[in-house]
Amino acid sequence: MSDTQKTSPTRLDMIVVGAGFGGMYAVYKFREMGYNVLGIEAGDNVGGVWYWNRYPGARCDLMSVDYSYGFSEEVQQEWSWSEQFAAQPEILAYANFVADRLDLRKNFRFETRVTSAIWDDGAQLWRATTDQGEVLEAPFCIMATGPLSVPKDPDIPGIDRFKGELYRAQKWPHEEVSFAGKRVGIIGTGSSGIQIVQEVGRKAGELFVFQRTPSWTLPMRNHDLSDDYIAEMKKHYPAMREAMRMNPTGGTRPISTRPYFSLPPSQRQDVMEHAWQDGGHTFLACFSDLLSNEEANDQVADFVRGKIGEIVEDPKTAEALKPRGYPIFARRPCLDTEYYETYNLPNVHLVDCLEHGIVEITETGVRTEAGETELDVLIFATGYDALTGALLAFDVRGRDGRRLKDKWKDGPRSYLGMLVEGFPNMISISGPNGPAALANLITIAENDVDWAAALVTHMKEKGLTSCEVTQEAEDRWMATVEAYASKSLIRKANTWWVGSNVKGKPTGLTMFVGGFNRYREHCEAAKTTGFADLSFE
Ligand code: N01
Repeated sequence: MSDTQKTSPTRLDMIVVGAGFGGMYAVYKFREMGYNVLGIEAGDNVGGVWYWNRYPGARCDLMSVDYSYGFSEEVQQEWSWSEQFAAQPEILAYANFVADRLDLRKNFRFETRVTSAIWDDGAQLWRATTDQGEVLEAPFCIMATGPLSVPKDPDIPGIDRFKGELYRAQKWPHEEVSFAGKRVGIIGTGSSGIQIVQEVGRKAGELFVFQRTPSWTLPMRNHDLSDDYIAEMKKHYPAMREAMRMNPTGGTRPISTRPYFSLPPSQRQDVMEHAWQDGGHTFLACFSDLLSNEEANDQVADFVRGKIGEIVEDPKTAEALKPRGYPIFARRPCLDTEYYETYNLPNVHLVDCLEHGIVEITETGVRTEAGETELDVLIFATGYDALTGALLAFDVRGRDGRRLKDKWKDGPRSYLGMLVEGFPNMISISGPNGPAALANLITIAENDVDWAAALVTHMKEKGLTSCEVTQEAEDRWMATVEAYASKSLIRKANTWWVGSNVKGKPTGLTMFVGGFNRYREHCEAAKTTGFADLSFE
């Protein structure tokens, strides 16, 4: 026991782990239902991924009016977004606005990490310890740990040797970083890397982009939102939120029901050209079968490769930037603002690591098979141990001391992404095996928290102390997840979506790719059967 460890546990009704958008809503919901709830958060304030990801150019590529809470009419009426796609400072300001408006911080303990959460079957409660030496006890533990919250460094020797400035996209310093006149290198060209490149390329003395796998990125075409638009939106928020719940992406943008080959070739070109000019995810949504029909996917990929060739002036650079060998959108599609144009700047250099791989990081830079690039600044935008990383980062033990990391040694298994067999009264928000990452995370979080609240209410009304999904129901959900996954082209790329970005991690497409609307229908069906897939005590 550490010096600071308190001897008597703090008794609660709910422990919520995380102060991102999922954790904030969970704390609010259960508090308003009259429960004694405490949220635990490692950062010193709310915001989750938007608290940590302060890198230059960080911006959400879901529309701001979509990527915001719908549960509170006051919040959505009082808050106004300034841009169609909000930048990180505005999203963080929004999270703080919500925390102020709903007085949430009093129910959180910040700068505190949960180090273990262990189910006590005799006492019918979770016992969590924190790195501050505190013990918390509560019948329910809500895991709002986020699908993208455990940063991953690249597996390259020599990281500790680098003597220049080293930054990580996922844990960016709060102070401003100056790039002027410096030789800057960046490793990673996923959503984070692309946003950093387009921003830092215009500021640095020289920028060297170490690209292994090129990503697909589409023009964002961001713009300010007019007062008239905001006023109109506020009148229609309730209907809009309802439409979002019926949408496969949990957003407002309609998804076409038209298969690619249902149109003659010239019309397909027109549709794609229009979507490219329109910007945002319109392009992804303009045909219904881009993730199931390989031939359609190939032709759409060719269209985008053509655009890259038109924008990037140097033919060798253009060729290296064109993704090949995996389907378009099988990697998280990015939205950019003049990303490809950045490579036309004389100070921006693409280092093609497929041609010459990175060998090591040295004291002074990055050495590839072609030689060393000296750098003043090195940035890692190398992603996350996603989906399961945060839940497995601490010691979670369920019934009979069973460890979550043992249960998930071959990959995550759960029911609706929320409940895990053998782990009573533990509810994940936006957990693995749900639609996290493929749909609007705030819409998912609201759905999951509301579902958890309905479950807790059901138990209270029936005088039940614990719930656990049956093995049979968990297996059935995983078979449903697999049935959708087996038809999706998403499984054909090596990405964090399938776990292949982390050495030793079990791989496979374990997310629910059937769309948020269908996921929600499954959640609703589980409720209307009186939670028949669960056993109760
Ligand atoms: O991470 P990533 P991210 N040598 O895993 C490269 C969300 N997000 O932080 O593919 C060389 O996508 C790796 O290369 P490769 C969004 O859901 C949203 O960018 O392994 N390169 C890849 O290029 C997104 O999908 C927003 O060959 C190495 C990159 O690092 C998710 O977060 C903004 C390497 C990692 O890309 C994660 O995005 C930001 C090595 N040894 C993030 N190791 C918006 O809303 C890794 N890489 C806009």
